[in-house]
Amino acid sequence: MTFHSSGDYTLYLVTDRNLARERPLPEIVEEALEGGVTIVQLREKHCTAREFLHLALALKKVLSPRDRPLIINDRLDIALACGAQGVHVGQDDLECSVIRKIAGRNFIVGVSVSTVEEALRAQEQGADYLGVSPIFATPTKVDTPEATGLSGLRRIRGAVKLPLVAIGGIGPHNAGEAIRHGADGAAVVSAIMGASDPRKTAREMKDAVTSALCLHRAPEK
Ligand code: TZP
Ligand code: MG
Repeated sequence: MTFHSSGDYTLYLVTDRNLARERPLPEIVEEALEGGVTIVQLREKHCTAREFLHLALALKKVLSPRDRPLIINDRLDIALACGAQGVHVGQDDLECSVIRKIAGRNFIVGVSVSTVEEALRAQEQGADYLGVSPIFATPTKVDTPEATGLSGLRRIRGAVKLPLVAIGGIGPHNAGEAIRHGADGAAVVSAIMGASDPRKTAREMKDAVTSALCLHRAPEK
């Protein structure tokens, strides 16, 4: 199966072990999948390559039986080594065009953007989806450009055709709002990773996103 632009980005979980407390990552991810998460990005900023690969393989075991894609943050080598479906890169990482040369077409490439210019460049270079961030300022990631806000999301929606996932300060209370401003899905770290019941929070978010998508998108022909 290929996921590509037609993948399901409705509820996109980005991991953060700092928020997991004592709980093993695969357990939280499994609960979140049961609640309706459709795609998972493993994001590790401070571990060794070997530990990163080990974690990726552990998450693949949870995702593969459910046919849900695993995306690796930043590290194309780890993504290829574990057989992940894709990689997610920011503006300082390998460019999308370079990733395409190495990994080919049958591989999801997501790019973080916060301006229309960045979005257009990523689209030209063959990205499959864009993470628009940060929608709202968030303590989970502080080395970000100024928040794009919902108005920035709307501007990017008007400029590119790619699926957009909104990230940064998104939770059950505002996920629907992001969809109404042009996102195709909500991406989330702390609201699910830090939740006492990740399955319940994921379900609340999924309900908010799917009902906003139903109300605000014309059915595809
Ligand atoms: N990229 C842009 S903002 C962000 C990332 C990884 C963090 C979002 O975290 P949260 O907790 O969902 O606000
Ligand atoms: Mg990065």
